[in-house]
Amino acid sequence: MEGAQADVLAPARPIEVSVVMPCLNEQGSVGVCVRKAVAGLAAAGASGEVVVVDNGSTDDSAEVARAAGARVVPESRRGYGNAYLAGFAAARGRLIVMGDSDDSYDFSDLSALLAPLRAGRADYVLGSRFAGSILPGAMPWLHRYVGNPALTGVLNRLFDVRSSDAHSGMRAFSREAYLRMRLRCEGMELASELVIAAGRAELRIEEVPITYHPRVGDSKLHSLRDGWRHLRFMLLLAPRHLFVLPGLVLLVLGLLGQAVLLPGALDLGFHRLDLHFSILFALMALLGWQVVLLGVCADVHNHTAGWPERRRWPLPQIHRSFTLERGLALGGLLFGLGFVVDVVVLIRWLANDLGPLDEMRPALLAMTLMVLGAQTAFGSFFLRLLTAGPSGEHQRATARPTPPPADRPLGGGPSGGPSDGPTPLAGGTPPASGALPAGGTLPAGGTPPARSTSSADASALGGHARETARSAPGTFGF
Ligand SMILES: Nc1nc2c(ncn2[C@@H]2O[C@H](COP(=O)(O)OP(=O)(O)O)[C@@H](O)[C@H]2O)c(=O)[nH]1
Ligand SMILES: [Mg+2]
Repeated sequence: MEGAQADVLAPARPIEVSVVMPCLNEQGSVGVCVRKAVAGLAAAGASGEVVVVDNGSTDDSAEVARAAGARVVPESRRGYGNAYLAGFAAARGRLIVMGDSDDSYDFSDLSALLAPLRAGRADYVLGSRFAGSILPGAMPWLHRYVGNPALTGVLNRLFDVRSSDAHSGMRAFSREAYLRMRLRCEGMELASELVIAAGRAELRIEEVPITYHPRVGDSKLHSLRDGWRHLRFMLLLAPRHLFVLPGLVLLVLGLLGQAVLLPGALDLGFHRLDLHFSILFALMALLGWQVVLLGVCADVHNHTAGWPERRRWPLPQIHRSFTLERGLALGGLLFGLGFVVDVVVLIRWLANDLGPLDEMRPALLAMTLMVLGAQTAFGSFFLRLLTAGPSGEHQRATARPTPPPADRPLGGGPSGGPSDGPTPLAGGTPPASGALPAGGTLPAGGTPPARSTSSADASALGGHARETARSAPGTFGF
């Protein structure tokens, strides 16, 4: 290492920028990428380092990267996310730049990416290929016109962000922003998680256009498998969209439809809505409420596991007003109403000397109400288990004062919001947060439990099967 390169990589000043690259068998390109990054740091006037995370390469990637001037960090756990998490944890710079080691991103031009961070305007900068240019052969047609736009659209819609290229591999953010994002995805989903977490942490985000080049060597991406993994990840983190809103629509339509058809068939001119539609509406109401209840439980689970959704109607409202007793009262009321309707049917039948019975519509309504009531009552027990535990121990545990780590005040502010202090990088103990008031009522807002980034729960990724690390009981945090 000579001259300018030595100044950049072994600076007398503190390290300003760490360029982090994951690498799995990229011996044909990683050397070029490291050299370009060194040149890019020098051109941007930044003291810096290049960290290449060798993700178990079986070729000469590590030697090539080292020879080009990179610090090579080994990460034996496979996966794009694992590689990046190891690289971020090893990075020493105040700012972090991330990008593939396949020469598809131009590291020799870092100034534009760093400018918003350096100016203090942004915490997180996305290099957007769709706002910039995609060179011929850089992105397959399917990814360019179907996969990327569709997944970016879904992500923007579900998580209320505005990203033009949610799966771009080139981004830059401050160390503080990285700590606030509490990343944990082990695989490709990390690209989605970065966008979601940046939004959740209320980071100031800017996009700069970049050029996407054809990669050197074989892509590690499997279009369908990885596309589905992104979609699955997003859906699991958005119980409001996956369960609650569709469930509410079904429930309301089902109840309205049944109410309209209760007095008798409805003639629409071209068709008479009769008993079959009553059955359909009953099915919709039952299915809808079942799905809503699952969504409420899924949302509680996600908070407990440290994957909070940004608070949006109607979940905070439901959580705020829930207590087991209220749930049982509502369930009992619905069940009772249905029972009364059935009793009326029985009385009419008896009055008719047990003659021919033609009370399908009220009987269907009774069934709907009774099942809704029973679902509500049993669902309330389950929700109480999730939120408070059988004897309220979750609430007591969260109410017990836990000394906060020196650098992280205990929560109370908005989830992952700007008021959050830094979180331990790796191996940190999840602190209890956001004490629950007595009675099982769940406040909306508050701070989710901090999670170890190295032993991530990764439940939204099927990580329960892989990981044993769980948040301690009582770390329920809204
Ligand atoms: N897909 C994948 N990429 C990895 C892994 N470990 C490291 N990488 C690196 O992550 C970057 C992204 O992978 P790539 O095949 O370029 O995916 P694409 O850019 O989405 O087509 C490359 O630099 C890979 O070498 C891994 O386990 N899976
Ligand atoms: Mg790539």
